[in-house]
Amino acid sequence: MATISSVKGLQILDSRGNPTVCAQVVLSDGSAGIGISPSGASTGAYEAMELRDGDKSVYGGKGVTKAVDNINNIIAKSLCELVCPNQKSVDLTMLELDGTENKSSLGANAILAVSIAYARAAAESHNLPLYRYLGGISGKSMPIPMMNILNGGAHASNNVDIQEFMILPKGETFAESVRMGSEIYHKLGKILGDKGLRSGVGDEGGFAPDIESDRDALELICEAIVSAGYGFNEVGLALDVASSEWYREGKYYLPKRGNYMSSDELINMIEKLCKDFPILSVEDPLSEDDWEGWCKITKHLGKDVQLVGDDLFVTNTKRLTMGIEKNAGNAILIKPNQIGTVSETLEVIDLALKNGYKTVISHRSGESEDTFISDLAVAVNATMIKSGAPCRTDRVAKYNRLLAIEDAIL
Ligand code: 2PG
Ligand code: MG
Repeated sequence: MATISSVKGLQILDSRGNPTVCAQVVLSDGSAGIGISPSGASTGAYEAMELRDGDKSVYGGKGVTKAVDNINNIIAKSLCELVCPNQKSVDLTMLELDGTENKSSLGANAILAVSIAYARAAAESHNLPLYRYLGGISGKSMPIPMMNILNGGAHASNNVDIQEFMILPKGETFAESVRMGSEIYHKLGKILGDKGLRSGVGDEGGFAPDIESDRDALELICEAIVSAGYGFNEVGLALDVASSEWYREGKYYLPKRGNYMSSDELINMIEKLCKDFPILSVEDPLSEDDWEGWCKITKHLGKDVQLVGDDLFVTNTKRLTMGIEKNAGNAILIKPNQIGTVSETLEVIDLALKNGYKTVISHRSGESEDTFISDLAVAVNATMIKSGAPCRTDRVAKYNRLLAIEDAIL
């Protein structure tokens, strides 16, 4: 196995124009790989920590030069000393160097960028595509795209409190699903324009109109699906409520509408939406600290609706184990930067699958041209991938990479 010749970090920009970490790993046989860390806006309290410089006079405090320095001055040396490196030993070495529970010493943004860069370099060294290196011969099924075509919450400056309104186009192939999603997206744009509601797009490429209610958003999307010529047996709906953002002292405060709800009232609201609309999946219906609410909603809706823990599980085996024990949720959102290494990401996916939880691989609202999650989705036979609207290169790059993978493996 090739050893590691160099590891280098660089500060670059993400899709919101904020600094993020890019790492490059070069191996002794000349193989090389790059990894770029994404960044969230509605981050969970239990996520691994992103290291930011905090100097308000530079990039508003969001610089990542300390994380980059940690790669160049600390991580590089130890990784280059590894006698027989592999993904596990590379990731473990960084965990040991960091020494904290939440990766706050070196920064999860530094560690993940290197972990991904090493995976790419090792794949090249083995002469394998990344999905094959990550998944071996068993990684072979294409995920269903979960496209966020109407943005609200922390991702848009409109008056919509629910963060993401998504469509799930279920074509015969991934390429067909992408076509269906794109057609519906454009129909929605036209419908919004005709109603005088045309707006710019949010952080994930979905439209961000000011509308009266969440129900209106769902009705507009249903109209777009029908007007694109599809039925609800072919295209389902999904929500990311992102309700941890609303949670204050045991109650839910909807900031844009200005009203409070109890956990039970929120559960009732979601149940009603699922009854009235073809909603197949709801992410973070309750907050990361409302385990009781999570258990209740899983009991009520879990048989019929996919209930996805994002802030609840934060791609973390300890949090997912708590969920499994309590019977909270039935699916997990997988965001590699919530945990910080490729190995730990694969471990939590394994735990999910062994316990009957579905896996949804996900981008962050702050993204880049890095398409690691596309390869990951195929490698682990993920049920779905969520990468925003079929709009904006940072989102489309993931779908385009999956189109290329499908073309290669079909
Ligand atoms: C989410 C994500 C991605 P963010 O909540 O699921 O859509 O948003 O990256 O802002 O946490
Ligand atoms: Mg979420």
